Amino acid sequence: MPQLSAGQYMLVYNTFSLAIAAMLGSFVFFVLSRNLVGEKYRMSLILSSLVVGIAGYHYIRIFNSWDHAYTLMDGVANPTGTPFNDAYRYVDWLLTVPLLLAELVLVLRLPKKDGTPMLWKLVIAATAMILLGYPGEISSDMGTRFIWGTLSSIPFVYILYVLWIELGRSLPSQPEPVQKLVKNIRLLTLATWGFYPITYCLPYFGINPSDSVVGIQMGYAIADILAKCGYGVMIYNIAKLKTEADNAASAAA
Ligand code: RET
Repeated sequence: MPQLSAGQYMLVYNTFSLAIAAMLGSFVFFVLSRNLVGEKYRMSLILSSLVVGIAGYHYIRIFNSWDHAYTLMDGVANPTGTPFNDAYRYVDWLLTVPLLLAELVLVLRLPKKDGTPMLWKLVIAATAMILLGYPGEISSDMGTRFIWGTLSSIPFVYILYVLWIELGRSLPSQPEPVQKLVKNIRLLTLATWGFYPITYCLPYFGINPSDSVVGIQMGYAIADILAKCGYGVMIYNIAKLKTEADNAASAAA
Protein backbone atom coordinates (compact mmCIF):
# COMPACT_ATOMS: atom_id res chain seq x y z
CA MET A 1 0.00 0.00 0.00
CA PRO A 2 1.44 3.44 -0.89
CA GLN A 3 1.74 6.26 1.66
CA LEU A 4 -1.26 8.64 1.52
CA SER A 5 -1.85 12.21 2.67
CA ALA A 6 -4.25 12.53 5.62
CA GLY A 7 -6.80 14.09 3.22
CA GLN A 8 -6.62 11.15 0.80
CA TYR A 9 -6.93 8.65 3.63
CA MET A 10 -9.95 10.44 5.11
CA LEU A 11 -11.64 10.76 1.71
CA VAL A 12 -11.71 6.99 1.33
CA TYR A 13 -12.58 6.52 5.02
CA ASN A 14 -15.60 8.82 4.69
CA THR A 15 -16.70 7.28 1.40
CA PHE A 16 -16.74 3.83 3.03
CA SER A 17 -18.71 5.29 5.92
CA LEU A 18 -21.21 6.75 3.43
CA ALA A 19 -21.47 3.36 1.72
CA ILE A 20 -22.31 1.66 5.04
CA ALA A 21 -25.02 4.27 5.73
CA ALA A 22 -26.45 3.92 2.21
CA MET A 23 -26.56 0.11 2.40
CA LEU A 24 -28.15 0.00 5.85
CA GLY A 25 -30.65 2.76 5.02
CA SER A 26 -31.60 0.98 1.79
CA PHE A 27 -31.98 -2.27 3.71
CA VAL A 28 -34.64 -0.70 5.92
CA PHE A 29 -36.36 0.86 2.89
CA PHE A 30 -36.54 -2.40 0.92
CA VAL A 31 -37.78 -4.39 3.90
CA LEU A 32 -40.52 -1.86 4.65
CA SER A 33 -41.61 -1.27 1.05
CA ARG A 34 -42.10 -4.98 0.34
CA ASN A 35 -45.77 -4.72 1.30
CA LEU A 36 -46.39 -1.83 -1.08
CA VAL A 37 -46.07 -4.04 -4.16
CA GLY A 38 -48.11 -6.98 -5.42
CA GLU A 39 -47.28 -10.42 -4.09
CA LYS A 40 -45.74 -11.52 -7.42
CA TYR A 41 -43.08 -8.83 -7.18
CA ARG A 42 -42.12 -9.27 -3.53
CA MET A 43 -39.26 -11.64 -4.31
CA SER A 44 -37.46 -8.84 -6.19
CA LEU A 45 -37.66 -6.61 -3.14
CA ILE A 46 -36.51 -9.43 -0.89
CA LEU A 47 -33.50 -9.84 -3.20
CA SER A 48 -32.82 -6.08 -2.99
CA SER A 49 -32.84 -6.33 0.81
CA LEU A 50 -30.42 -9.26 0.66
CA VAL A 51 -28.07 -7.39 -1.70
CA VAL A 52 -27.78 -4.28 0.46
CA GLY A 53 -27.71 -6.35 3.68
CA ILE A 54 -24.77 -8.43 2.36
CA ALA A 55 -23.05 -5.29 1.09
CA GLY A 56 -23.64 -3.44 4.37
CA TYR A 57 -21.83 -6.24 6.20
CA HIS A 58 -18.99 -6.23 3.66
CA TYR A 59 -18.59 -2.46 3.84
CA ILE A 60 -18.21 -2.69 7.61
CA ARG A 61 -15.40 -5.22 7.03
CA ILE A 62 -13.90 -3.08 4.21
CA PHE A 63 -14.02 0.00 6.45
CA ASN A 64 -12.25 -1.85 9.29
CA SER A 65 -9.67 -3.28 6.90
CA TRP A 66 -8.91 0.24 5.60
CA ASP A 67 -8.66 1.48 9.19
CA HIS A 68 -6.14 -1.24 10.04
CA ALA A 69 -4.08 -0.77 6.88
CA TYR A 70 -2.96 2.78 7.77
CA THR A 71 -1.91 4.86 10.77
CA LEU A 72 -2.32 8.62 10.72
CA MET A 73 0.63 10.60 12.02
CA ASP A 74 1.76 14.18 11.41
CA GLY A 75 -0.70 14.71 8.55
CA VAL A 76 0.44 11.56 6.72
CA ALA A 77 -1.20 8.12 6.49
CA ASN A 78 1.50 5.45 6.67
CA PRO A 79 0.86 1.81 5.77
CA THR A 80 0.89 -0.35 8.91
CA GLY A 81 1.95 -3.47 7.00
CA THR A 82 -1.47 -5.08 7.47
CA PRO A 83 -2.68 -5.38 3.86
CA PHE A 84 -6.01 -3.88 2.83
CA ASN A 85 -8.26 -6.84 2.00
CA ASP A 86 -9.74 -6.56 -1.51
CA ALA A 87 -11.31 -10.02 -1.16
CA TYR A 88 -14.26 -8.57 0.79
CA ARG A 89 -15.23 -6.58 -2.28
CA TYR A 90 -14.90 -9.47 -4.72
CA VAL A 91 -16.75 -11.91 -2.45
CA ASP A 92 -19.44 -9.24 -2.09
CA TRP A 93 -19.77 -8.99 -5.88
CA LEU A 94 -19.78 -12.77 -6.23
CA LEU A 95 -22.86 -12.90 -4.00
CA THR A 96 -24.63 -9.68 -4.96
CA VAL A 97 -24.22 -9.49 -8.74
CA PRO A 98 -26.16 -12.72 -9.42
CA LEU A 99 -28.84 -11.48 -7.00
CA LEU A 100 -29.08 -8.15 -8.84
CA LEU A 101 -29.48 -9.96 -12.15
CA ALA A 102 -32.12 -12.25 -10.65
CA GLU A 103 -34.00 -9.19 -9.42
CA LEU A 104 -34.17 -7.77 -12.89
CA VAL A 105 -35.26 -10.97 -14.59
CA LEU A 106 -37.81 -11.77 -11.85
CA VAL A 107 -39.48 -8.37 -11.77
CA LEU A 108 -40.13 -8.60 -15.51
CA ARG A 109 -41.94 -11.91 -15.00
CA LEU A 110 -40.90 -13.15 -18.41
CA PRO A 111 -42.36 -16.48 -19.51
CA LYS A 112 -40.39 -19.21 -17.68
CA LYS A 113 -38.97 -20.61 -20.92
CA ASP A 114 -37.28 -17.23 -21.65
CA GLY A 115 -36.52 -16.00 -18.11
CA THR A 116 -34.80 -19.08 -16.67
CA PRO A 117 -32.18 -19.65 -19.41
CA MET A 118 -31.52 -15.90 -19.60
CA LEU A 119 -30.88 -15.73 -15.86
CA TRP A 120 -28.53 -18.74 -15.97
CA LYS A 121 -26.50 -17.22 -18.80
CA LEU A 122 -26.24 -13.92 -16.94
CA VAL A 123 -25.27 -15.52 -13.62
CA ILE A 124 -22.60 -17.77 -15.15
CA ALA A 125 -21.12 -14.85 -17.10
CA ALA A 126 -21.16 -12.57 -14.02
CA THR A 127 -19.41 -15.21 -11.91
CA ALA A 128 -16.73 -15.68 -14.58
CA MET A 129 -16.28 -11.89 -14.86
CA ILE A 130 -15.67 -11.48 -11.13
CA LEU A 131 -13.45 -14.55 -10.70
CA LEU A 132 -11.30 -13.48 -13.65
CA GLY A 133 -11.03 -9.89 -12.37
CA TYR A 134 -9.73 -10.77 -8.88
CA PRO A 135 -6.20 -12.02 -9.73
CA GLY A 136 -5.66 -8.79 -11.69
CA GLU A 137 -7.01 -6.61 -8.88
CA ILE A 138 -4.57 -7.96 -6.30
CA SER A 139 -1.54 -8.02 -8.59
CA SER A 140 0.92 -5.17 -8.45
CA ASP A 141 2.23 -6.14 -11.89
CA MET A 142 0.61 -4.02 -14.62
CA GLY A 143 0.92 -6.76 -17.26
CA THR A 144 -0.86 -9.30 -15.04
CA ARG A 145 -3.55 -6.74 -14.24
CA PHE A 146 -4.04 -6.11 -17.94
CA ILE A 147 -4.35 -9.80 -18.89
CA TRP A 148 -6.94 -10.68 -16.19
CA GLY A 149 -8.81 -7.43 -16.82
CA THR A 150 -9.08 -8.27 -20.52
CA LEU A 151 -10.25 -11.83 -19.79
CA SER A 152 -12.83 -10.50 -17.34
CA SER A 153 -14.14 -8.09 -19.97
CA ILE A 154 -15.22 -10.95 -22.26
CA PRO A 155 -18.10 -12.15 -20.00
CA PHE A 156 -18.83 -8.47 -19.23
CA VAL A 157 -19.48 -7.73 -22.91
CA TYR A 158 -21.58 -10.89 -23.14
CA ILE A 159 -23.76 -9.67 -20.21
CA LEU A 160 -24.33 -6.38 -22.02
CA TYR A 161 -25.26 -8.30 -25.16
CA VAL A 162 -27.85 -10.37 -23.27
CA LEU A 163 -29.32 -7.29 -21.56
CA TRP A 164 -29.53 -5.31 -24.77
CA ILE A 165 -30.36 -7.81 -27.46
CA GLU A 166 -32.15 -10.64 -25.65
CA LEU A 167 -33.97 -8.56 -23.06
CA GLY A 168 -34.87 -6.12 -25.84
CA ARG A 169 -36.91 -8.89 -27.47
CA SER A 170 -39.10 -9.21 -24.37
CA LEU A 171 -39.88 -5.50 -24.21
CA PRO A 172 -42.91 -5.34 -26.53
CA SER A 173 -44.81 -7.75 -24.21
CA GLN A 174 -44.44 -5.35 -21.25
CA PRO A 175 -46.90 -2.55 -20.34
CA GLU A 176 -45.93 0.85 -21.81
CA PRO A 177 -44.67 2.58 -18.59
CA VAL A 178 -42.71 -0.55 -17.67
CA GLN A 179 -41.00 -0.52 -21.06
CA LYS A 180 -39.69 2.95 -20.29
CA LEU A 181 -38.45 1.94 -16.84
CA VAL A 182 -36.78 -1.17 -18.20
CA LYS A 183 -34.97 0.98 -20.76
CA ASN A 184 -33.90 3.31 -17.93
CA ILE A 185 -32.71 0.49 -15.73
CA ARG A 186 -30.71 -0.94 -18.61
CA LEU A 187 -29.04 2.43 -19.03
CA LEU A 188 -28.42 2.65 -15.26
CA THR A 189 -26.90 -0.84 -15.42
CA LEU A 190 -24.60 0.18 -18.27
CA ALA A 191 -23.66 3.47 -16.59
CA THR A 192 -22.95 1.95 -13.18
CA TRP A 193 -21.45 -1.36 -14.28
CA GLY A 194 -19.33 0.49 -16.84
CA PHE A 195 -17.83 2.41 -13.94
CA TYR A 196 -16.17 -0.74 -12.53
CA PRO A 197 -13.85 -1.59 -15.44
CA ILE A 198 -12.97 2.12 -15.85
CA THR A 199 -12.06 2.28 -12.14
CA TYR A 200 -10.02 -0.91 -12.55
CA CYS A 201 -8.04 0.80 -15.34
CA LEU A 202 -7.09 3.86 -13.24
CA PRO A 203 -3.48 2.68 -12.71
CA TYR A 204 -3.01 2.84 -16.51
CA PHE A 205 -3.92 6.53 -16.72
CA GLY A 206 -0.46 7.62 -15.60
CA ILE A 207 -1.59 8.83 -12.19
CA ASN A 208 0.60 8.21 -9.15
CA PRO A 209 0.03 5.10 -6.99
CA SER A 210 -1.58 6.95 -4.07
CA ASP A 211 -4.16 8.71 -6.31
CA SER A 212 -4.75 5.38 -7.97
CA VAL A 213 -5.54 3.61 -4.67
CA VAL A 214 -7.85 6.44 -3.59
CA GLY A 215 -9.56 6.59 -7.01
CA ILE A 216 -10.12 2.83 -7.14
CA GLN A 217 -11.63 2.61 -3.64
CA MET A 218 -13.86 5.66 -4.14
CA GLY A 219 -14.85 4.59 -7.65
CA TYR A 220 -15.93 1.12 -6.56
CA ALA A 221 -17.76 2.43 -3.47
CA ILE A 222 -19.74 5.04 -5.42
CA ALA A 223 -20.52 2.54 -8.19
CA ASP A 224 -21.69 0.07 -5.52
CA ILE A 225 -24.05 2.64 -3.99
CA LEU A 226 -25.59 3.33 -7.41
CA ALA A 227 -25.62 -0.29 -8.59
CA LYS A 228 -27.18 -1.66 -5.40
CA CYS A 229 -29.24 1.09 -3.73
CA GLY A 230 -30.13 3.12 -6.86
CA TYR A 231 -30.84 -0.02 -8.85
CA GLY A 232 -32.99 -1.45 -6.05
CA VAL A 233 -35.10 1.71 -5.99
CA MET A 234 -35.62 1.42 -9.76
CA ILE A 235 -36.65 -2.23 -9.38
CA TYR A 236 -39.09 -1.09 -6.69
CA ASN A 237 -40.55 1.45 -9.14
CA ILE A 238 -40.96 -1.22 -11.81
CA ALA A 239 -42.66 -3.53 -9.29
CA LYS A 240 -44.99 -0.73 -8.22
CA LEU A 241 -45.94 0.19 -11.79
CA LYS A 242 -46.54 -3.44 -12.67
CA THR A 243 -48.70 -3.83 -9.56
CA GLU A 244 -50.79 -0.83 -10.65
CA ALA A 245 -51.10 -2.19 -14.20
CA ASP A 246 -52.21 -5.60 -12.80
CA ASN A 247 -54.77 -3.95 -10.50
CA ALA A 248 -56.19 -1.87 -13.36
CA ALA A 249 -56.44 -4.97 -15.56
CA SER A 250 -58.24 -6.99 -12.88
CA ALA A 251 -60.61 -4.07 -12.13
CA ALA A 252 -61.49 -3.86 -15.83
CA ALA A 253 -62.12 -7.61 -16.08
C1 RET B 1 -13.64 -6.02 -13.16
C2 RET B 1 -12.25 -6.37 -13.69
C3 RET B 1 -11.90 -5.62 -14.91
C4 RET B 1 -12.83 -5.92 -16.05
C5 RET B 1 -14.26 -5.87 -15.64
C6 RET B 1 -14.65 -5.86 -14.32
C7 RET B 1 -16.07 -5.67 -14.07
C8 RET B 1 -16.70 -5.56 -12.92
C9 RET B 1 -18.09 -5.31 -12.75
C10 RET B 1 -18.57 -5.38 -11.49
C11 RET B 1 -19.91 -5.13 -11.11
C12 RET B 1 -20.23 -5.15 -9.84
C13 RET B 1 -21.53 -4.85 -9.32
C14 RET B 1 -21.67 -4.90 -8.01
C15 RET B 1 -22.87 -4.57 -7.35
O1 RET B 1 -23.31 -5.21 -6.46
C16 RET B 1 -14.02 -7.21 -12.29
C17 RET B 1 -13.53 -4.77 -12.32
C18 RET B 1 -15.26 -5.83 -16.77
C19 RET B 1 -18.95 -4.99 -13.91
C20 RET B 1 -22.66 -4.50 -10.19
